[in-house]
Amino acid sequence: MNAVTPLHHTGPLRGSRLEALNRWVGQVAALTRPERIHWCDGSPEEYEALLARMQADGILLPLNQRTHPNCWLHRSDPDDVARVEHLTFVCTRDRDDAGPNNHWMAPAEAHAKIDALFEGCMRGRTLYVVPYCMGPIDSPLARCGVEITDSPYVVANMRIMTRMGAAALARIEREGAEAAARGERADTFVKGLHSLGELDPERRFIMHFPEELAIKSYGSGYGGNALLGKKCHALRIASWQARQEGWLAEHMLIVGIENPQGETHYIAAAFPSACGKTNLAMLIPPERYRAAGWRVWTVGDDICWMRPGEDGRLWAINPEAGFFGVAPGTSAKSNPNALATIARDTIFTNVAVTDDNQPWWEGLDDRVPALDWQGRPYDPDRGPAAHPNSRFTVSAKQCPTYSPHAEDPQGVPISAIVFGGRRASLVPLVFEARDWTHGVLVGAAMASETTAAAAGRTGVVRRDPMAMTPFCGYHFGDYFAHWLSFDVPGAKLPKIFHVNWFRKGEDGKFLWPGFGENLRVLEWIVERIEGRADGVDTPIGVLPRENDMDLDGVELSGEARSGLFACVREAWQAELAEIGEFLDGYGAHVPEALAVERQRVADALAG
Ligand code: GTP
Ligand code: SPV
Ligand code: MN
Repeated sequence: MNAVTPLHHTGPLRGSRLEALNRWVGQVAALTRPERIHWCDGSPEEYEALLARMQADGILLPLNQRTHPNCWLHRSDPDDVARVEHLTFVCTRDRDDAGPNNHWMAPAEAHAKIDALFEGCMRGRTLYVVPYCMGPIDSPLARCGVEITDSPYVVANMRIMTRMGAAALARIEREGAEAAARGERADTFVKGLHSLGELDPERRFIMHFPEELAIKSYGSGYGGNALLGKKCHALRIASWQARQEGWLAEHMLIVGIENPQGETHYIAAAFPSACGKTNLAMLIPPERYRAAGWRVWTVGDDICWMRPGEDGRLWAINPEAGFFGVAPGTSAKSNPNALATIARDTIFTNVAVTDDNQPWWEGLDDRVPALDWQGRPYDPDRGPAAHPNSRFTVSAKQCPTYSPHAEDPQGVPISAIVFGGRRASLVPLVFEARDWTHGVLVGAAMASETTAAAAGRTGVVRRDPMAMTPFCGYHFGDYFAHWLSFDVPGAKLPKIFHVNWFRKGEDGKFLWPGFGENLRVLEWIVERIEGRADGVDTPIGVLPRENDMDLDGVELSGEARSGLFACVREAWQAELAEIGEFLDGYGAHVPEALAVERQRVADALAG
């Protein structure tokens, strides 16, 4: 590790050539009173030292190094295991800018409230300055930030999840100097301040100040609450910037589908948390498809930034450099690719362990774990051994199917956008929107059962437009208008689809096999783009009939065959009425074109 920079409360702190950054670090240090300040350079030596220190402090436990080289286990506080949407705020001057989809607080009040918590909170701790870049370091689409944190676990995760360290700092300094030369503010980077605090849920807030490009997070060390580059920056702040600058920051995976002719189509798909993004991004084709020459390339598994290129198409980058993926359900059968990715150099959080200290979770295999996620002897009466939101953090570079184009500075061109959620009933396997406006309605009308990724009840169906309910940094009505604004003359927009892998039968079991078999649906999507696949026009969009898709080798019950490929008018009429009520909740911000489109679909269903 670097020689730690001693803290001088008087005089400037050395660390960066960018005075605006030094000044902010100095202000934070004066507020939080850390014992030491460490500027992260992102080097392997620094990472090794950080791991060693965390091991010494018991923050990280080594896993079986023979089966899992350089893999570690972190057990979070049992009251700190998921995102906390009820404690997440968007603090804009005008409440109406945050919209009914966000909790809101006036910026001055929010700063006062959270700064009171930050006061002196780093006494005896090290303050880490973490410069990072979201997106390939040389990409014009990438954006930088600096996270200040007192959690070494957060630093280690940020090093895996972002381009963290000296190169990011150099870009921040260059952009700052360029802005200053134009007579603008030199602090162009997003400022994220994070402290574990006391890990007390009663003293926890995740606050966003999009007008100041600032984030303040206190009292949680978990995932999206604490790794500020991820949901806080790359979605909530970035969506705000994207609206101002004419691009999109979305909760989407990016995957390349290569057909036997060697042509690759890139698909961006928005599914809510724990609804299948990582799995789809890492899909392994069924055997027959593999033999025929189909290949799947992983670009990103959670976040997608895209903007129109000169050719009119949308070009996308994955702003992240790693995966913070859901462990439960990951197995050699469901996602062998993920298992290969996490075989080494991985941080596991809140998983169980076997008697020989290997990481374990429900769905992995039929071994019985020795210790549960809290380190207690496993007792099935206490619930699952691994926490349902237990996760792995791993570099994307370790993924065997990581796309050779994943780091292209200009991004990849998107051929299709796919929306989807967990819907046990009503929603068919796949349908295609008739045009962009209809597609935006389909996205805005998304709904899904809640999952363990956020604190609160699970399995409750809620509206989740574009899978962005917890992540859109501004008013949903304005967001829908922003989406519609991409439909301009000369635009070559992707086709929009909706999928549902989670339809259930009477027995409560999934009707569709999912995982690798989802490629059959992607094949239909790709062939629709190329104008080679058929479907049937219905009021909700174009649906494949069974024989429009390759279902060879898939066993489907009669119930599945009738459920997965049908639009049931009466049930959809009720759905459209509910969608109407939902949109009404966003009042005059909802673009007229979207309301008209909803009425058109409702009329078609009635007619
Ligand atoms: P976040 O990281 O929270 O954004 O989640 P995600 O959208 O990446 O979800 P992920 O791919 O991690 O999947 C979440 C859970 O859904 C896991 O337990 C998976 O095993 C399960 N899952 C994923 N794809 C499918 C599918 O096609 N069918 C079924 N039945 N389950 C799936
Ligand atoms: C999600 O909840 O969508 C995640 C996990 O990807 S977290 O980083 O905790 O937000
Ligand atoms: Mn996610």
